[in-house]
Parts: sequence; structure tokens; C-alpha cells
Amino acid sequence: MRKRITAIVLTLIMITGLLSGCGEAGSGGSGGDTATGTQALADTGKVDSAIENASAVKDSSGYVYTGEAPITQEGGTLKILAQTSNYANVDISKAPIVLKVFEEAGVEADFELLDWDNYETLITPILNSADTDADIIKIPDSDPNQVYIKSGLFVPLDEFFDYMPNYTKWLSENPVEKAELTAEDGHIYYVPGLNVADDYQPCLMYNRVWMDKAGIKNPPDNLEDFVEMLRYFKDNDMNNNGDTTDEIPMSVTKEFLPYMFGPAFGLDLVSGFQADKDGKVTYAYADAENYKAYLEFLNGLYDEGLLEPDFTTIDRDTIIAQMEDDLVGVAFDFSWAMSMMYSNVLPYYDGTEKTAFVGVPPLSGTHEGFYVGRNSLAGMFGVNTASKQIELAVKFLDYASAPHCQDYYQWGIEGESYVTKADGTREYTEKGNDNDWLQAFGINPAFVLPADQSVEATDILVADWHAEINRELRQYVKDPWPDIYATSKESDTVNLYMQDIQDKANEYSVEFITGEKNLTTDFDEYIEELDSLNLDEVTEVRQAQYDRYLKALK
Ligand SMILES: [Ca+2]
Repeated sequence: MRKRITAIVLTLIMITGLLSGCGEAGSGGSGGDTATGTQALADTGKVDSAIENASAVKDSSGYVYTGEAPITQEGGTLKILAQTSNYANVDISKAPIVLKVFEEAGVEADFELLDWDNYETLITPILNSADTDADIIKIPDSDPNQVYIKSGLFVPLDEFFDYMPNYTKWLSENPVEKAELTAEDGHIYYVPGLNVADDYQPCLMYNRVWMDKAGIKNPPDNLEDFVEMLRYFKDNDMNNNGDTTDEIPMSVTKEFLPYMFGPAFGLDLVSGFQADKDGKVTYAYADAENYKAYLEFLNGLYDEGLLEPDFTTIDRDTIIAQMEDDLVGVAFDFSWAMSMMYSNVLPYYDGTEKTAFVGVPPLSGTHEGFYVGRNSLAGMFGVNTASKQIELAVKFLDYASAPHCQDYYQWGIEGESYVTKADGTREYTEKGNDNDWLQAFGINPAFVLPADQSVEATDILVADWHAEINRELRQYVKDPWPDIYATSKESDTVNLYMQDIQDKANEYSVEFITGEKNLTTDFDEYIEELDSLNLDEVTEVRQAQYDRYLKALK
């Protein structure tokens, strides 16, 4: 049994990258870390004028690329340094969708692919030493502190916008992403893929069979009703085994508690830093009113036995095992877990919503509830300044990011992975509905190309009822703290202080929830501790960044 669970989880980890931000919930919830927070916006003026002045010009062979294939009439080979598929048995360099893009572009691909699992570890020394002759390189993150940009490894793409009609059009239509991609020096260095950012985000899930048994018709969407439901689950023999004491009303890893309950108190504890409607930035974990109320609420759940005594150490394997024994009433996790990890192990799950763990709207408390989404910028590609064929590489990235190719990435090839119906809508073929086949075909090849995730491609991976629930929940998803490049001074300040601040916040949060520390007598001490760790300086950096963000958006 244990072996089977491990296999399920491994399979799920492989698709986590597609359905959700793998590892995003692992930071202890104190958020605002280097992935989302240490970044700064630059003036987009230079980029704007480069977009405005761009016009298709002849390349060195006399050919004019206008955004459609081919990108050259001379042929050639482009060396791509990127990562393997996260499906171990898929050779993404041979995938038909990937080959199709190169074939249309009129160039050959020479792939150097590093292991998906260890990509950051493997590529960082190569980037640090600039020891590569690849023309196009996938960076391991979003270069938040502009390390690679400043090393001169990558070509400022705006200087080649004459060869990038598709990308310049996309940038002018997407001001937020354009602002996020513009470095401190006013140049743009990367072409990104995009995440699904509002769909399939972490959400609350209720055991539908238990709800029916408790006579609960509408899922509780406020804290009071929610607690009533937990009490009912705790006190009754929900799983019909004759024992009223073995039910676990709610089983959630501690990383998800901030996602689950922060919004009901007006807090984005996932990002950590948040701005109010006037643009004032605060650290949610230092909010003396709302964060204190959040901790009081969780302390109440803990005292009543509605939050598991071992909530700080519980992991997914444990939760899955509890679900297999039908012990759990409420869960909170990445959306994909709903039909692919939790519902499917319930003893009575028959493939329908009625017997599943179902996603429900967020909980409201003193504030209206929401779910925290994620930023849309994903895997980024740059052109090596050492490349002997910068023009060709730039044109290829432009073509590979175009809507025409995004269509391949999301649907594959007509007649193979999908068909167009009489009414013009599309559906995946029988083969296309087989995820293993579809992965080998090269769907969503973000490992090697600037591919955008698609909701449609995600829909086919999950149960139909799950896709329907996702469509209902998307309205509750709010943007997290924006992605913006950091100045070196800002990243120095944040790197120096933030980890200690997060650690302190995490440490105290557990102590307040378990009652080891007293919210009435010890909360001031907690705030003083944060202040002594230079929270003011970090908040000042975040405020400056947010001010620039608002300015760049205007
Ligand atoms: Ca029982």
C-alpha cells in the first residue's frame, strides 16, 4: 500500500509543474521571498520606444522575417541549452510538437538538455562561468536579482526588436508583464513562457460524502459555519465504523494554513508583503490587529482539537493515508490534489463529484475571502552574447513565442492530438486524452521553448467535475505580490534580513497557535522581535518597489 501511494505521489509531482507552483507553499508561508518579493521595476521608456520603432528589416542574407515561418531561407542550426522533460520517459528533443516548430522555422535544433530535477544546480555553474556556446539558454529562475543580466551573458533583446514582431506585439499588449520583464537598466533580456496563474490554484476542499451525511447543502463559506461543520465532523461517526473518535475534521500541512485562513482576516500571508488600496505596503505577519486575530482563531481551533495536534509535522503521505481510511473531512492543497491525489484514494470514490473531495469558495471572516494566485511569468529564455548568430537566435525565440506556436504547445497538431468540430470548437482526440501519449507528443514543452500553459491542457488531466469546479473558483483568485527586478542594493537589504524575519514569524506563529506563547501577553514582544530584525528597512525596500511598480503600470 505504501508503495502505491509513493508511486501516485511521484506521478503527481511530475505534473505539479504544470498545474501549480511546485514548492511555492514550502516557504513556511512567510512569503515575500526572493521568488516574488526582491524585485524592482524600471522605467519602460527605452523598451517602449524600441517597440514603437521596430520594423521588419532584411537580415544579413537579405531575407525579411515578418513574424511568420520561416525565420530564414539559409537554414542553420541553433544550439539550445535547456532542460529535459519532467516525465522521465519523454525525450522532449524528439517530440513531434517541438520538431514541428523547428521545421517550420527552417532551422535544426542542437539540444543540450540538463536534468529537469537538478536544473538549477547543473546550470548555475555554467552560467556563472559563461562556459557555453549555446545560442539560446533557459535560465533556471527569473533572474530576480539580475545576476545573469549584469554578468553580460545575455543580449538586450530590445536592440533586436526589428527581428521580433511577435514578441514586441505581445509586450505592447501586456503592460504588466512588460514592466516586470524590464530590467533596472531599461532593457529586456528574456522571452518568458507563461504560467496558468488564476486557474488551478490552491484551494479549500470538503469531503462531499461527509457533508451530505451532516445534511450540509451549501458549503460553509464563512468561519463560523466552517467551525460548526468541523465540530459536527469531530463529534459524529462520519465514516460509519462505529467509532465516533477516529474522525479528523481537518487535515492540512502547516504550509497551507496561511493560504487557507489569512484572507478571511484580510491578509496575504502567502506573499508576506501586501499593499492596501492607497498603495501603502505592510508586512502581513506584523499586522497587530488582523494577524493577531488570525492567530487567535487558529489557537481556538487547536484548543478545541479541530486543528491536528501534530499539524506542524504532518505531510502529504500522512494525509493520503488518512484519506484512504476515510478519516478526513476538510483539506487544503494545490488544486490538482483534489481529483488526482485525495478523491481518488477515498474508498467510495466513483469518479463523480458526489463522492469526492470537492473544491469550494474561500472562507470569509472579518474580511471577504479570496485565494492567492501566482505570477504569470514562467520559464525564461535568453540569447547568449557569445552566439555567432544572434539575429537567427532572436528570430527563433520570436517565432517560438508567437501565438501560432503557442497553439501547438497547447493543442498539439490537428488530426493527431485534436480535431476541430463542426461548430469550430476543438477537442482532444482519444490519443490526445491519454496524458502519457500527449506528453511524449510534446504538449506544453516549456522545458525547451517559451511555452504558455493552457487551462484546456490542464482540464484534460483532471476529472471533468474538477475542471468545472476550477472554472467556478477562478473568480476568487487574487494576484500575489508582483514580480519585479531588484536593484542590487535592494536585494542586499532583503537577503541580509528577510530570512531571519521569516524564521522568527514562523517560530512565533507555531507558539501562538499551540498556546506555548500567549497572544495577550506576548504579542508585543513578537512585534518588537520583528522590529529588531530590521523589518522597517525591508518594508521600506518593498514600498519603493511597489511605488515603481505602480508608476510603470501607468
Ligand atoms: Ca468513525
